[in-house]
Amino acid sequence: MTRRADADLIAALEAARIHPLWDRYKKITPVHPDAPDKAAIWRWREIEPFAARAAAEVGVEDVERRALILCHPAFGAETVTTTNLIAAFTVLEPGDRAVPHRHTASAIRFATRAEGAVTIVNGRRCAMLDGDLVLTPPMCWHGHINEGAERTIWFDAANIPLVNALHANFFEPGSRGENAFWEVGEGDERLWQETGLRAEGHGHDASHSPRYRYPGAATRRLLDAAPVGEDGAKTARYVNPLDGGPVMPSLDCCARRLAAGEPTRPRRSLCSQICLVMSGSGRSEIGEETVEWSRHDVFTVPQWIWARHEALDGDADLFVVSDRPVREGLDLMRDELG
Ligand code: 1HN
Repeated sequence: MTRRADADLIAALEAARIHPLWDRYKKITPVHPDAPDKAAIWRWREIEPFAARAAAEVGVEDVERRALILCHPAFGAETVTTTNLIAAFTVLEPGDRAVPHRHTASAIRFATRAEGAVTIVNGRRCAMLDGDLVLTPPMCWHGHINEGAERTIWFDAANIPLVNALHANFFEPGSRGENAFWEVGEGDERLWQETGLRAEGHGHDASHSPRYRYPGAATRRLLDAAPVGEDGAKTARYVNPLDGGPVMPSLDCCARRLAAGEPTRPRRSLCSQICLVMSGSGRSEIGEETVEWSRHDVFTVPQWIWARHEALDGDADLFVVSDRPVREGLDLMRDELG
C-alpha cells in the first residue's frame, strides 16, 4: 500500500488535537442514518420466569427498582433497548414498595398485569388497571406499591440513554421511611381526568402533560371508534390535554389497532419505537427481520427501517412508545409510507 501524501500532516494534526475533515467526511456525515441495531423481540414467556425469579431472589427493600431491562446486544455493554430508549418490566410482590425517587429522564408505565398496584406521581395516586398508562415526567417524584394480593408486573419505558448521551441525568433518591408519600388520594389528577373539561383557576406551567394517568378503558373505546389511518392501522395518540401535543417533550405514546387480515403499509420513520403487545398476536416485518409476537411481548422498530405489521387470529392492539418529539423538535423527523 502506498503511503498517502498527507499522512505526515494528519499525524501532526492529530497530535495537535485537530482532525482533518477531508479524512473523516464520510464517517461524520453519513449519507443516511444507520441504526446500530436490528429489530429485536423479547417474549413474555421468557420474561415472566425471570420476573418470578427476581421477585424470589431480590428484596425490593434492598434495591432501587426490581426492574428487568430489555437490552439489545448491538449496543454492547450499554443498557439500551433501541437508540435513546430503554424498556423494562418491573415486578412487585404483595406489600412491596418501590422507594420514591425522581430524575430528569422521562418515563412511562403501562399496566400489563398490575391490578392491585398503584404508582404515586407528585402526590397523586394513579391506579394501574389493565392497559392504563401512567406518566412519570422529568423530575416528578414517583414510587410504586403493590396493595393487592397477587404479584404485579408492568411495562416501563424511559429515555435514559438519550439523557445520558446528553450527560444531563440528575437523580434524587427519596426516603424509604416517609409514610406521607404513600398516604395520598388522587389529588390534582382529578382536575385532568374529565375529557374536554378544564377547571378554571388551576395553572400548569410544565411542558409535559398535566394529566398523569390515561385509563386503558378509554383507549380501547377510542380504538373501537377510530378510523383506519393512511398506513392501514387505527391509532389513538396520548396527548397533553392543554395543547394536543405529545405527553412529554421527549416521549410520545400511542395505541394502535391492527385489523385481522389487513397488514399495514410499509412505513419507515426517523424515530426509535418500542412496541408492547397489549392484546392479540401477529407478525411484523422490520427490515430483514420477521418477528412473530403475542400478548405482552415487546419488540423494537429501530429508526429508519421499513416496517409492516399484521395481526393474526383476530385484531391486535399495540402500545407504542417513541422518541419522536425529540426528532421533531430538532427538525429531524422523517416519515415515509411505502
Ligand atoms: C426506573 O427509575 C423505574 O422509576 C423503573 O419506576 C424502571 C428501569 C431502568 C432505569 C430506571 C421507576 C427503570 C428505572
